[in-house]
Amino acid sequence: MNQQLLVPDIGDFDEVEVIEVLVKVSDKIKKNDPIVTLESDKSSVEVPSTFEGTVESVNVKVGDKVSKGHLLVTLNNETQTQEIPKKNIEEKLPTDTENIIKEAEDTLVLKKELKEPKILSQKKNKNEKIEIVKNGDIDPIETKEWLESLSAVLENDGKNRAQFLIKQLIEHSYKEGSDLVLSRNTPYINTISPEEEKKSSGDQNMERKIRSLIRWNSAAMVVRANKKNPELGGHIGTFASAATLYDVGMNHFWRAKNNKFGGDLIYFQGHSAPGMYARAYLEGRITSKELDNFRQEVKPGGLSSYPHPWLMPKFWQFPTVSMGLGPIMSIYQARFTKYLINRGLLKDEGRKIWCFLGDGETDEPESLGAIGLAAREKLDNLIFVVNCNLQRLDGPVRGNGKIIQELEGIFRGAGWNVIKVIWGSYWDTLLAKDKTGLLIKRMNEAVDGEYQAFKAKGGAFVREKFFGKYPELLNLVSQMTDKDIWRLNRGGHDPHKVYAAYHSAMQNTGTPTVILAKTIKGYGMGKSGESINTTHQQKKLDEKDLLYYRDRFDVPLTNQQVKNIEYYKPPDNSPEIKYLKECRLKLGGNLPERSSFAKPIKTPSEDIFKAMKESTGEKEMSTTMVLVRMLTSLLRDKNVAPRLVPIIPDEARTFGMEGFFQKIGIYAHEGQKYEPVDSEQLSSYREDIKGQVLEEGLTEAGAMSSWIAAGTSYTNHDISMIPIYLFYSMFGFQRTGDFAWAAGDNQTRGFLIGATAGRTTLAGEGLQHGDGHSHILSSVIPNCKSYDPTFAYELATIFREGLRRMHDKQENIFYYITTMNENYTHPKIPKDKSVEKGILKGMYLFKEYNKHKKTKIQLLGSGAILREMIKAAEILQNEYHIDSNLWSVTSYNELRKEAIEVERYNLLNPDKRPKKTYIEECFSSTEGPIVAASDYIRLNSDQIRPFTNKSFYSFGTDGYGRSDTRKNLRNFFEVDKEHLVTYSLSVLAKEQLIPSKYAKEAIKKYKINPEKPIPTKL
Ligand SMILES: Cc1ncc(C[n+]2csc(CCOP(=O)(O)OP(=O)(O)O)c2C)c(N)n1
Ligand SMILES: [Mg+2]
Repeated sequence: MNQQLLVPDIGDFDEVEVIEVLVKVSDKIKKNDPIVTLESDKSSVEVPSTFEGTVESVNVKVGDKVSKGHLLVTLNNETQTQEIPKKNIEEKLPTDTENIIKEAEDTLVLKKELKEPKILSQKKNKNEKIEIVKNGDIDPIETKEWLESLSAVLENDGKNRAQFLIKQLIEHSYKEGSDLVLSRNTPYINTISPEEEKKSSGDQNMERKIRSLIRWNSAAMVVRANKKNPELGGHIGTFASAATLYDVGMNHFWRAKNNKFGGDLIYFQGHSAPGMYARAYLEGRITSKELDNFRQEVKPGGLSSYPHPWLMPKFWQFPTVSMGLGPIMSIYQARFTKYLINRGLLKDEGRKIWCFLGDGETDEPESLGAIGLAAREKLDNLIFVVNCNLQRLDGPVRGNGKIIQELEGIFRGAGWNVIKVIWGSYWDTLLAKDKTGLLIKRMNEAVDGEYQAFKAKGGAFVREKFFGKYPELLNLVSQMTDKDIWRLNRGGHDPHKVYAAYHSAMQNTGTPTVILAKTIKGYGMGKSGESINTTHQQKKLDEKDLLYYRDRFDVPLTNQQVKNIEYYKPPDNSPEIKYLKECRLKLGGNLPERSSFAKPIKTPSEDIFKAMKESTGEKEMSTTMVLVRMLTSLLRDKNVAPRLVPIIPDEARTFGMEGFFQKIGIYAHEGQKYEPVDSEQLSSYREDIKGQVLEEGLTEAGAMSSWIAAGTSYTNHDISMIPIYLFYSMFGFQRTGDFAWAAGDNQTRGFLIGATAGRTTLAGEGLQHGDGHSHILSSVIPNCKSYDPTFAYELATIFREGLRRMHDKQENIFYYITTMNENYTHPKIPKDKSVEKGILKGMYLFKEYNKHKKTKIQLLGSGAILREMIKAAEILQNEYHIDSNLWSVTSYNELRKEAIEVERYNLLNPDKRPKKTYIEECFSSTEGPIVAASDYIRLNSDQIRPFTNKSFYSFGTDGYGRSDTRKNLRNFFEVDKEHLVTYSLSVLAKEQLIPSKYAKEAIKKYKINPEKPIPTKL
């Protein structure tokens, strides 16, 4: 039976061009195989077959214009007719109904719960404990009755039922007119009650000893470095507050990468790095000599100040010290891990991503900015640990409030599982004795500024100021000495509490977890730095402080050894070292450790790029369209296709990428639960659990974090991925420059595409959109290669080389390429073999104008402005008899980088024959001054000025951008062909190669106003 394949609904387009025919007569094709590629003036999209069969006739050819309903091919289908079945959208119940059912089901579970022995029912009759305080309660008797009822429910039916009833009450009161909302906060006590704590099987004494040594060595390392030279800096107080949090993880939870397991990924808080070095020292991975080189990284063997994979590529995995980047990057790392699993590229081994951050760090918008995504996407592989030492650099984080409560509300509101670890075990007995609820009340009342002082000022102070507020509480601690009171510890310093929290976090499913651990900044530093406002910057401890520190943690060093600030490492066969190593052995190996076993991705064949190197004839297209076309072709390369990760922050339609929605799908962890409004169309919005596109929504920070996660997948997951992140070029480096810097440090491999780039190509968008400097910003990142191509063949050459270098040769570089949205025709790649080499090095001779052989000028054009320069060269030749060499400069950044390297070599080798820079090679046998122009500020082309040995004049788009037509903008910024001709004539006059009258005439002819202020002042 014959089947006709027609052009489906392609949206608002009519008369769309066929740019590729992908089948021929007698081809056997399957359903969904692409038949043709269509291209509108903005985007290209493949049309898939809706049947299976053999091609009988092809009814279109390249260049045809088609609309909906046009016959494309006829198929012979012997077996069956297969209309695309309407998408099978699961019938979904309204969310509310679903929730009600779920809740009902939850209460049913209680029946099961009843059969199981419940911890709660083991407790004594709770009713005895309830004694109502009159404060603020208008009817204590009524309150007591309600509480007793609740206790009975807890006793008989368990906590889920109790919670259900509370929720019902709140909803009911809301329906009845009360607008008080459910509080997101729980009392200021631990989330996990002592009865529910999972006990560690570890040897607590041994672990304390090890922790003390790590504490000591980490502080000693900082103090020694600063004794050597106070310039070096470092931090003691932060790790001192976090030691237990790290130790419990290292001893019991964090699994390393090895040949059997992918490894947990830990984002260490940046300035707690000394603690990680100190542990690695005990493990024998770092020597004492290396410890002595802390923060002295110039000579090999130094330890980097903070986690920097660039400086310690076998050790650190994640750069975290720029506050806020670690948290958001870890969220997207967790998300990307699930993406790889859902796409079938990675085994689900239950790996976890842990991120440590400071409470002060949560002020950064990046820290909390993506927590909604983590909950929405059910990232139960993610665990945040916020070290709530109540202080940041200058002082308290929330002196007048409570950071833990604030964060609890925020995270719980976003849908996270929140575990508060506030009080250590010494408080358990007090809390159990507190029949009136007054202790919790007091805990709730005290603000962080007070809590900080309590730990700075000793036991007597705490008795008076904390317990002393209520006589009942004073009574509660009457049997305790001041020392006992002082010993009442905080949750984050109690290994039992931390263990229980980590264990609970590991068991949690369906939501990410945040552990809010209360600690003391500078724990153990005594008067010199415990819980005082200057703790953060304390990097020197005098002899007295050190002796105190030794005694506090029972470090087995003599007074003399303390005086010498010696490290302490027990022998390898000591119980401590054996224990430490065994713990890690059980968990699979060392942490942190960076490695990669990813296989290279074979560079796709030249054929894929062939079409881009041909002339487009009459057809006009933008370089953004060329890129999208190229990606469409790459999706046919079996090696590259599955590894491509297109990342877009809500701009796919701007860049003509909506064709990808159907073709490769948008990643959605729950698939698609609705029929999209545009389901009839070819580019319909298709979400899929196996989707390949990361549609980020409006978050450049999130998109960059995804790009980094994908671009470092070769090390974190041992599978190379090729992330391509497209954005408005203005919202790239300018918006997320710090991420780009961290990406370089992290050795991210991938493409950043600054689309709609330039200051005069994005007409109409104006000052905040017109980018004139992203190439300057990208130039400062040492391992970033940036290019500003004009023509399709330039872009194709650069892109293929990027794939080759990053993904085949596995070089630690990344690419920034600008593409434009201006449509024009593209020529065929010039025949000269050196062109491709030149494109990659940064410039090549595009055309030589040599008709008159009298006066010559060197014209350099880039990106959007190359075409203006071509027109200028023609005018100069035809109207003014001036010859020129016309150079296409694809990268001033690359030219400069090479030139400074060569110049340096020559200066350091004065007796050797000087090497030539590539710029010199290009210009050495040319005549005339240089006129260079780009769509970027002059600084861009000025970069090569010192290396040309010629008179050099730059033109560019300095100043604020603005909205207008392209023509008017180029005129305003003086980079249109008229200005370029005029400036060239003026330059030649200044160089005394022609009389000045020509320039004067041109000024008049082109109505250029010499009085107009420079655009930087407008
Ligand atoms: C973006 C950024 N801004 C400023 C700093 C400097 N800085 C380093 S640590 C710190 C205070 C951090 O306080 P907190 O997050 O509470 O960590 P703690 O040391 O208390 O654990 C500051 C301001 C930085 N590293 N990054
Ligand atoms: Mg802090």
